[in-house]
Amino acid sequence: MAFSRRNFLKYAAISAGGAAVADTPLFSARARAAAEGGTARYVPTSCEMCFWKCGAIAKVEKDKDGKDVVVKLEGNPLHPQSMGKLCARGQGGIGQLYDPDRLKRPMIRTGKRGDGQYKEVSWDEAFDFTAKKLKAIIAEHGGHSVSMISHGSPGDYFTNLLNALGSGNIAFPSFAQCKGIRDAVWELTYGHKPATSCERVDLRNSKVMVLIGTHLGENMHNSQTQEFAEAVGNGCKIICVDPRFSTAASKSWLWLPIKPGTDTALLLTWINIIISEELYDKAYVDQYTSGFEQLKEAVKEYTPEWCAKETDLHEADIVAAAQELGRYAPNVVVHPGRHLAWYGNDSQRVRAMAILNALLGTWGRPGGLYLPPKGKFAKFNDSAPDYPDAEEDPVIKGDYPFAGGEGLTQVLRETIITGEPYPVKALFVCGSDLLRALPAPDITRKAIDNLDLMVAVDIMPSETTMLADVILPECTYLERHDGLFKIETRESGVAIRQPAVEPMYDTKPAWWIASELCKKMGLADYAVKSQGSSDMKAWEERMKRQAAAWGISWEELADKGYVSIPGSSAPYITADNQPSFKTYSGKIELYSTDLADYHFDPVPKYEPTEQPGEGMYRLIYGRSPVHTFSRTINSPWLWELQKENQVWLNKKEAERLGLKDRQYVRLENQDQVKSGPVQVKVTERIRRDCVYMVHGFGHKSPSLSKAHGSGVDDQLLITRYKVDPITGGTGMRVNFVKIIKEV
Ligand code: MGD
Ligand code: SF4
Repeated sequence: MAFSRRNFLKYAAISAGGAAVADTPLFSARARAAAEGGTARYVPTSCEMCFWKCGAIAKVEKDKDGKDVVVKLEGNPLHPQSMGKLCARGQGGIGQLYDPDRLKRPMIRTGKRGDGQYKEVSWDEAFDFTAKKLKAIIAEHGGHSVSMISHGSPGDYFTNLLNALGSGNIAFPSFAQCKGIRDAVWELTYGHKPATSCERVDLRNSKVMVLIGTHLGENMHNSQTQEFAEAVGNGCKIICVDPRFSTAASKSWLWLPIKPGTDTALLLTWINIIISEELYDKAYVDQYTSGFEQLKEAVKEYTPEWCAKETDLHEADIVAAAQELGRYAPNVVVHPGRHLAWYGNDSQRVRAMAILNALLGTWGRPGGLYLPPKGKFAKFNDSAPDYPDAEEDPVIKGDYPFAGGEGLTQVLRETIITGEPYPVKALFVCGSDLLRALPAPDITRKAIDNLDLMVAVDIMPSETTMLADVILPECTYLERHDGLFKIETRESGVAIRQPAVEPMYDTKPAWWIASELCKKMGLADYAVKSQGSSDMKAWEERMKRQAAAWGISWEELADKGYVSIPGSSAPYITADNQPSFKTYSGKIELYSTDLADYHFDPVPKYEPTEQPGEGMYRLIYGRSPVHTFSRTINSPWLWELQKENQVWLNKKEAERLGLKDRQYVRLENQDQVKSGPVQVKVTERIRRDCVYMVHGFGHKSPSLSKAHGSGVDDQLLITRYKVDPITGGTGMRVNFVKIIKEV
């Protein structure tokens, strides 16, 4: 049945909660099933096809053998991150659930690492094998010799295990390869991140929006893309800074095809124009910022004329963009972005973006960045031990003072290879395809070869998974409970993940796998304890206790999928709702005292980046709206939508090289690493000095029957990276390729 407002009202009339506010969309799984009167049931849950974690509703029917089958996924209208819709990947979740290539049973490696020889074993055998190895490694090298690289929910449960073993040695690709730079820099500048899991951008109310390398619409984050569409419909002026005419650029008022690597020059020039033409929000700057005079002095040198030469943009466009921002301030936003690890000096670029927002007074203003919701969730921790202080661990800390305690993948990788400052001999890889996620995959492979034990917790036999000594197959998100999710958008709320169907094959939820391994390691105190029913129900029981601790009705949550916290919404600054900035000065720091203390530039400076040599193009990469990194390429429905990636090349360059649209070529990088064959997309939508491709393709695991050999792996060509000295983020757009015609 179509999901319409009329239907919601019908369910509402039947459900006990039918007397809700007229304009609030209503959803009740029970009421909907009852209204239809058939055999279908509806299970509200949370999508995991990417990390936006939209509220999804699974429609479940019986097949001819009486088995439950998920037949449809829809967006939950109550959940602010889905707003009643799912993106293509979200709807494609069914394809992942029923993908015949899924991992089915625990396996132990029998052949050489990488030759694909495994034997299927029982869970008990897999745990015995893992526990025996772990005990030997810990006896020789200590608890911190066990490490983990984690992406997504499974790692949360293994954090508990690692802590119990005495290790905090956990690294995240989502930090050094993605948004770590943003979060660290905004904390330095505002004392807050600009996002919890979703960016707090008030897009639907923006009058002018600047997107710097944020390719909304291709980079598909559901509610954000919906709000972007609303903003376009409302006449918002979009200024899109991108060397490529992206989907967002096609909706823009002004497209600025910037020379890659020069964005900081543009941002500092905008700051200079906004200050010198007095376009900034004076009252806001006086009240909420510190360091204005130092900033003003430092940016004087960045003139529009200089900027035009440096960035290869028109001077008039540079000025017009700054003036338009000033005209509509504070109802404007410079989007803080997400994947920001580009050139190795990224912190200062991101600082310039944060400062520009401050000058325009966007933090806490309609159309800018809305404030975090009010109130805090009660602390709940009835099964996990306290974490060791990660920031004290030399591997986690690295040499990057503002990396925080997140754990840098490349530092952990180096430690595994060198054994310094201490040996790391065991690695859990939870939900991460390391060979595709980290730059310089040959170094990743070398690190893996140095391990005494690699354990993969995954749902698919990726190339990385198939290097592990033990493979522990997790069930998919449609077959499991996961932690209750705190959702912080314009309001606070709680969302649930609950199984739509029983786990297929011999797969298990990650909480159970980690918990059983705790028991095998003699650490039963750290396992999730059942307080009444069976071990398999222990997590659900814990979720119920957590809901109670947060004052939420479990029944309502399980029925609706999302419950909001009344009174938590206070998105804008008012006389009674003042922002607090947790910085040294208690204000937004235009001049950063923390950076000055560590002898970094307290006000951003422009540093030119290396440009491509003769016959070479800078390799830039991005996202496909129907795929998430490398994780969805094999998913049957999504693979049908996009089977391979292409390399975008400017039309004039194609003519110069004698290349035709869709002709296959190879790319060769500065270190003579060659790609497989890839189609050229000949287009005027990209500058002449760079080529572009979508990340995540080119899988080499023969066990992925669809993804195997489809398209080209950009990471293979990313043999070099430059590390941001402030946060440890790995800039990956520092590689250059030439095009080879013969295939
Ligand atoms: P994914 O590709 O999402 O993350 O890279 P990764 O950390 O590798 O997921 C990889 C694995 O997760 C797959 O093996 C998949 O089967 C498994 N998986 C999927 N669902 C589940 C599940 O429910 N449970 C378990 N246990 N496993 C699951 C992402 C990383 O890559 C990030 S965050 C960013 S921002 C960077 N992006 C990026 C880029 O754009 N370009 C280049 N060149 N490199 C990049 N590296 C980074
Ligand atoms: Fe799922 Fe799409 Fe939402 Fe990501 S944005 S959680 S893939 S529906």
